[in-house]
Amino acid sequence: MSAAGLPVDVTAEVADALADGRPVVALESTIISHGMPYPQNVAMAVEVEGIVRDAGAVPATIAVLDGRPLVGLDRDQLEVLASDGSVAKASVRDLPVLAAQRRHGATTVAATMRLAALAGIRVFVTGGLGGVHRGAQQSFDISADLTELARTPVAVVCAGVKSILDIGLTLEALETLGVPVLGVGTEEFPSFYSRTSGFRAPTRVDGADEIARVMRAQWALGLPGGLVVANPIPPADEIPAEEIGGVIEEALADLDRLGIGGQAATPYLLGRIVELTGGGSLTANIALVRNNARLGAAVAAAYAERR
Ligand code: PSU
Ligand code: MN
Repeated sequence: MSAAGLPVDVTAEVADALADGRPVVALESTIISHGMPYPQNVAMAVEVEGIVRDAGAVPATIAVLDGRPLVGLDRDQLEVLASDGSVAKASVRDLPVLAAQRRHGATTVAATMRLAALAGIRVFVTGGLGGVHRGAQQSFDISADLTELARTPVAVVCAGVKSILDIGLTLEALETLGVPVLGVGTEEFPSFYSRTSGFRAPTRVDGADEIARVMRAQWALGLPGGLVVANPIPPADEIPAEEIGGVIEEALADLDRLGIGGQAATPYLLGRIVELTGGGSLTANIALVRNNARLGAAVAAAYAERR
């Protein structure tokens, strides 16, 4: 237990901001340990914290180190997550196991949401969400990110979902689970590298104030879950869907051929896409995380303002 009696260790900076009602933005760590190569991953993590700070919010990167859930990390801890090969990918069900075994874990969207909520943080910035995998009709591979969105009250700012997933089924599952999905300044749900996906965003919103109003209304109604804030990649950084589509098909074919599944599927696909694009997808990935960090800080500020 930390001093505050929480099952998570919250840094003094983050705890003070939360106690004062100042804006705080949670950041995940699977994207660092299993989503990008070293050393671009640690550079991205440090830079994104800086963007959140410059926009007037306190960043809280979340991970498990030596079994302890941490909310707010220092530079050395980010370095460990970025470079230590023993860091497990940690979804919600892994948290108790890592705690018991005192191991390191990089938290997925699902686990980060849960730990953020325990600390009292309501806004979380990432790149892409997990969802219903292509072929889930056979494999049953549906990310725990979706079930967590149904039960944990955190707004997840992302660039939509990659078309490594079945985007249509992911949107259907979110509807079933009662999770609001907001397209930011767009009628179309974005697909991470691309501003388009061929699927409509269920709701369009324009700006941080409107997003904060939806958050307040959702939780005032006693709805238990979170929401998806889908923020398209900036036009200048976009890889058009026609261009990335073939790469994703090839990565999926390689995944099948190698027989990789379960927890390893998403990290394999992310790494393979970076290889197949000669690093081009990584540049886009970093650009969209920056863009999400700016929006997330504005949402946290708007939410904190009229609470
Ligand atoms: N999608 C991305 N980048 C990522 C992830 C997903 O475009 O880094 C990571 C997130 O941490 C997400 C996790 O929560 O992968 C989902 O993994 P799985 O599909 O095993 O639930
Ligand atoms: Mn899975």
